[in-house]
Amino acid sequence: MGILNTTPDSFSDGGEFSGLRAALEHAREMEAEGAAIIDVGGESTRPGAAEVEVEEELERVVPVIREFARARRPATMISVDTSKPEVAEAAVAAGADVINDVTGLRGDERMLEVAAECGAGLVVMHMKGTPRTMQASPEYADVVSEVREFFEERLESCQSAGIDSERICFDPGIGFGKSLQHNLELLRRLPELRVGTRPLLIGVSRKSFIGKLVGSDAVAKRSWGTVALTAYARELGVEVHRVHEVRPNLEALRMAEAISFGVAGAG
Ligand code: HH2
Repeated sequence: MGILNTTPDSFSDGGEFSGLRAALEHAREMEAEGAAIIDVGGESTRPGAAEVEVEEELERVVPVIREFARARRPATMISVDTSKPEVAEAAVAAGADVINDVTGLRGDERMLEVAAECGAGLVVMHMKGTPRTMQASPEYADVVSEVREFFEERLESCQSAGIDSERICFDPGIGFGKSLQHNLELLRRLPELRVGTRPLLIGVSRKSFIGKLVGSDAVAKRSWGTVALTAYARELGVEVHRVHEVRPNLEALRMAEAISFGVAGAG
């Protein structure tokens, strides 16, 4: 899953892709590099980020989704990174296949209804608190159990709302109300997070805990750490990897997959 932030203030690429042309070009570039899904977001969720009005978010994401939906390869999917039901609904009408909601469809009660009606795929992510508050000393008795219980509860709520579980993918929300230790514990115990046969998605790309581990605040210094974690998470079975840099992370996936599953026709 290649990240396309149409925001002026995202933590690693804010402003770079906020015009329609630049956004489309970047989407096509990630698709050409092998992204299976392009994740279009119009609101930054970095710690302390300002909230964006519905109209503004619609203007940022809908034209990009509409244009890219026309030009994409048939197999490429589009997801919309939003927690607003109005944006999700308009994005799906414009061609998005998946709603990626960092609030796990809890941010607005209408989201479950929209998700049930529109038939899109869903990414249900765990977050403790809100982007404004989430990094203020988050605490858990056991972060893995708490995230897993959250997934199970959301699965039930989705099913009660008439959503087929086959449409759902779960994401532990790395960096969303988690300390460095919490992030590492979640990564170490990824297989425990799996609910039934539902896929797992993970977003580690360029996140600040990588900076802490490599000893640098520079976002540009987080690429190799990201690639290492992508290979590691693939080895632990994670199916979807949300990344800024598609090619190196796809290569990491291919390496891990070659070891785990073998290579057809290899001598
Ligand atoms: N992380 C970010 C945004 N959306 N969605 C899912 N499912 N999982 C994630 O880990 C995730 C996400 C934050 O990263 P980014 O989009 O690069 O930054 P920003 O929120 O500042 O736009």
